[in-house]
Amino acid sequence: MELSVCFIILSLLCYPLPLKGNPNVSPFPSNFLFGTASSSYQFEGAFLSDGKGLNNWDIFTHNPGNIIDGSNGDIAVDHYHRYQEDLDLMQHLGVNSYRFSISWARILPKGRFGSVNKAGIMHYNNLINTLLLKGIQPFVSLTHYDIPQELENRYGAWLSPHVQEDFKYYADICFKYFGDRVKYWTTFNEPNVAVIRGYRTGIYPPSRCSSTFGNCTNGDSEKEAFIAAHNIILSHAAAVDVYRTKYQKQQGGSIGIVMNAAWYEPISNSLENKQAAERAQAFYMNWFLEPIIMGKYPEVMQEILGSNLPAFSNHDQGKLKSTGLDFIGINHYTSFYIRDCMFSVCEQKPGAGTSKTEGFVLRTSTKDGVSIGEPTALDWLYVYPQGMEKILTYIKERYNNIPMFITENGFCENDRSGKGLTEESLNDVKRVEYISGYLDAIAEALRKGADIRGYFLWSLLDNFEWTMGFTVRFGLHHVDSTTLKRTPRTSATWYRQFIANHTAPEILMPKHVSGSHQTQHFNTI
Ligand code: GBH
Repeated sequence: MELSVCFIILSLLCYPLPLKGNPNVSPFPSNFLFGTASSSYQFEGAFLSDGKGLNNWDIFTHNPGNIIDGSNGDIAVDHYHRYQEDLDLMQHLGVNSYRFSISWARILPKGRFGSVNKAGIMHYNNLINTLLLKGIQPFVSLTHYDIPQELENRYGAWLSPHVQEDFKYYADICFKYFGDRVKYWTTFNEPNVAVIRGYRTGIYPPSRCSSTFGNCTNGDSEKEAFIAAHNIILSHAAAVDVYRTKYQKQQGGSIGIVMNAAWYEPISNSLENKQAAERAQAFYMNWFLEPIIMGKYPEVMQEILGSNLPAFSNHDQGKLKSTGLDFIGINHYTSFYIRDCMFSVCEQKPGAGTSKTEGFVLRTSTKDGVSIGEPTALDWLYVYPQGMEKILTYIKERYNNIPMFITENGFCENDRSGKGLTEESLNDVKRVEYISGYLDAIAEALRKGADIRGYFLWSLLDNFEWTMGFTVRFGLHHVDSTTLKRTPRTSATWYRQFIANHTAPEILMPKHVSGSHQTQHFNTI
């Protein structure tokens, strides 16, 4: 038989073509990215090593009372020193991508007011090169909450327009040093969460809020989150502009932003509650996406907030529209019910979301005493896989089916390390159920035509969960608190199998060879 005929038959037998509607065929395209996600502060540790500068989270965690178990990320899970071992774990899982963030203060200990730390550059070069040798694509965030403390001290970081210059300078350095090998960039991780928690409720650095919203010494909850967001949006545009004008053509990568995206289910079918759910999206996610993609804040935010919402100049608007983004990164974990508080009176708990600043909506996990899904170890995380398909479809429709990556999704359990490494802590069936339910929902969205290009599970390892410290565990691998030894959980085996089942055979999808990292990035940008 002709070789080409053989090839065609083989293709038909083995290649998981995304045949719409056929449940027996994998809807995941052959170049779909499967990976795990991490962030520098939560994983790296080595907080004083090799010339790294201090960042806002170093300062914040060392302030007593900020972290529930008094812990910090000084050592975290020591990924800085153990990355080779961790990359071996990834290789074993069979992932083809790894989402991580660069520690800004490791590259620029004093922002643009000092020199580039060569040891920091070397570390990420080693990490990136080792990944590529294993056929794993780096998917890199420029910042994941951590920024050099210097910027905070000098001019109040995100509250000042000066920060745009710093972010642009830093982004340029990253593209210059790493962009020959990194083909997927994101500017910010969850800027919506960072500003809400940093400047409205004050539970993240720089701990600013008004007394009605939280317990801070300084701040203005009704204004500052919007100012910080404004500077972040313009910083994003500045970095994308640098990428587009100086690097993209020659390096051939793409650039986006990562938003935290919850699904907001109207608590009833009333028009008021439906509008409230839409308002909740405006005040949470579209707050950033609409300016970045369309050059303006959502109409409803402008109407409600008036002069508390900064305005874009004509020049800014032009810049935003011309730079935009190539894809949206979506961190989706859970869903909420939304109740209208504009036309009806809601119980006023400070910071519960019901105020004008938060769009007059009440976000709640229960309806008539029944929770939206199964509860987990974190008070905000309920299992509601339908929400994944709904949020993907919502974004697809609102933003013209722009390419999407699920940059985070995952499940947490309580830390039971008091009992040591038990059978129970490794046999994480609840995590497997969660992941498989959410992946099914993604498959469904793909079948219905959403342009989804990757999925990153949070997370490869148990790690430092911000204000929750080490009290909750998100890992496919258990990490021992004293020895930092990594042990695979049932979910690791499950994810490995899932990827194997949904990946085209070797012959049809060659693994990347070291140096040829061009194979997987898309060309529709
Ligand atoms: C992501 O944050 C982070 O990117 C990642 O670093 C983190 O480890 C991971 O998820 C797991 O938490 O508190 O009422 O606003 C998600 C943080 C916390 C943001 C919960 C959305 C919604 C409920 N999320 N929050 S509320």
